[in-house]
This record gives sequence, C-alpha cells and structure tokens, in this order.
Amino acid sequence: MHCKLIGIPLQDGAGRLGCEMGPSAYRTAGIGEALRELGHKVSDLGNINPVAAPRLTHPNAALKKLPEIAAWIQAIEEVAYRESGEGLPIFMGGDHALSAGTVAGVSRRAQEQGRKLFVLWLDAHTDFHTLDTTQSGNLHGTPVAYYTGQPGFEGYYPALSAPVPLRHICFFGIRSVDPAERKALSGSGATIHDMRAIDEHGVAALLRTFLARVEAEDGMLHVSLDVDFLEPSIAPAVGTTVPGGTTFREAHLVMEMLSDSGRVHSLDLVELNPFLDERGKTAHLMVDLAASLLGRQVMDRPTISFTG
Ligand code: 6HN
Ligand code: MN
Ligand code: MN
Ligand code: MN
Repeated sequence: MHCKLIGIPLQDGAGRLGCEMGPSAYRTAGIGEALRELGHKVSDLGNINPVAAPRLTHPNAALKKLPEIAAWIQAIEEVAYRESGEGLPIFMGGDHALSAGTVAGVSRRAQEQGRKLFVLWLDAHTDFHTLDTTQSGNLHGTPVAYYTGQPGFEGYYPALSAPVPLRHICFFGIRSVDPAERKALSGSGATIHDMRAIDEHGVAALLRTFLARVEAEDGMLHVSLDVDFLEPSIAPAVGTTVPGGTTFREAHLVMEMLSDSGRVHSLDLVELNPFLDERGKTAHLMVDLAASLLGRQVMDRPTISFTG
C-alpha cells in the first residue's frame, strides 16, 4: 500500500487553539516510520495551506471563522480529490471541519470511478449541525451535514459535486448529540451506533454488519477518526472530551477489522490537540491505531470474510 501523509493544520473550526500542531505531533510520534515498518510505501506530502478567505456574512451570529473554514475546505477538497486517485491518503488534522473537504473530495473521485463511497464516523459527536442550527458556532460540528448535502451551505461552503447518501454513513461511538442534530438525524437513514449499542452488542457485531453492507455494494470506505471517540483517560489531547468513550481494545479491534476488510481507501485523524496531551500519549495511541488499520497484528490470522 502507498500511504500518503497529508498535514492539515486547521484549528479555526474548534472552540480553542492547538489543533494546528496536530500534523507535527503525528510526525513526531513516528507515523511515517510505523507505517514503513509494516512494509508500506510512505510519502509525506507536507501540509495543506488554505486559499484566500472569501468575504462572507451569515444571519447566524454565533458562527465563528466562516470565511476561513470555507477557504480551507476548498483547498482540502482539491487535494483530497487529487490524492485519492492512487494509494491511501491519511489526512492528519487539524480539527474535524477538515472532513468537509476530505470527504467531499474523496466522494468526487469515487463518483468519477463509478464507485459508492461509505463513511465510518468514529466520534463522540455526530457533527451534523448546519450553519443555521449550530449554537456554539464551532464549525467542526458541521462537516457531516455538509458532505451529505443538507440545505443551508449553498453560497458559503464550496459547491458539493457528489453528496454522500445518509444511508452510506455509519456513526460509531456516539454519546453527545445536540437537539437539532438529533431531530435532523431521526429517520434520516444513517446508521447510528451510540455507546449504549456498543455496550450491549460489542464493537465487533455492529461493525461486521456495516462492513458486510459495504462489501455487498462493492463500496469504498472513508474512515474519520476523532480523538474523542476514545475514552478521555487514554486520549486526553482533545478539546471536546466526553466521558464513556471506547477503550483501548475496542478501538484497536475496530481498526483490525477495518484492516481485514480491505475496504478503507482514505483516513482522517482529527481533533488531536497536542497542547492538551500528556507526554505524547494521545499522539502515540492515534499512530498505533493507524498502524492497526494498516495491517499491524499480533499474530498471523486466517483470512476473514465479512459477507457471510
Ligand atoms: N467534533 N455538538 C457540539 C457543537 O459545538 O456543535 C460539539 C461538536 C464537536 C465537534 O466532534 O469534531
Ligand atoms: Mn468530530
Ligand atoms: Mn467529537
Ligand atoms: Mn483507491
């Protein structure tokens, strides 16, 4: 596999500063070496820079940094489109607003190839606010609504060429949803596995069902991993901690099953705020999770099919 590391030092979508240091922290934690050790070809393509911010005003006075985010998304979408033609791009954030661009770009590529794109959203949050519904005004709460083509982004975020159908989205690890998001998602067709579902059924059964669907439709899978998917005690370096996240083993099992599926074509690592970390432990865990997704395993295993 050709892994392409792409840094996105974006922090304007988060409520506090620090995510712009994320790409450096992944490099310092040895993401390149970890993937090379697994036998992959690794290219570090450097960091993305935003285009010039447009002039934009919006009736929702809570919105923060809307012109800046619009400019970032445009630059990110173009890189994601370009780099998803070959190899596996790994987008090292940066806050979760960046996924508006990565998913839009990867989706444009999938559409051009006549393939169906699915998204696994590993997060405490659904990030399903529109520009009209967000009350915090932090635009990292909006990427999923944008790339699935919900109304209200026209004329603000870049025009979307290939909206991802909501039935192709699986939210996983959810435990904090705002009322407007909950209302918009109810009956939407998206799969939502909250922490209660994970407690009751375990990650393996839930993920296996989703991966079987992706396989049945010969889909390509984009994985978006928000640091707050993880239990805060093992991953403190995030500005939006919510108690009750996935454990070390649950998260690794998700990655190991994704690796076995062979369906993952692109990956976001988002919301790492190195300023909040403890001696690099969150950065290292995120690198280890990426390595598990890219084939690291303790022992050789028989090939597993998710169709049965
Ligand atoms: N994230 N729903 C909250 C808000 O401010 O809109 C939290 C968003 C968190 C964003 O997880 O990337
Ligand atoms: Mn998120
Ligand atoms: Mn989150
Ligand atoms: Mn591909």
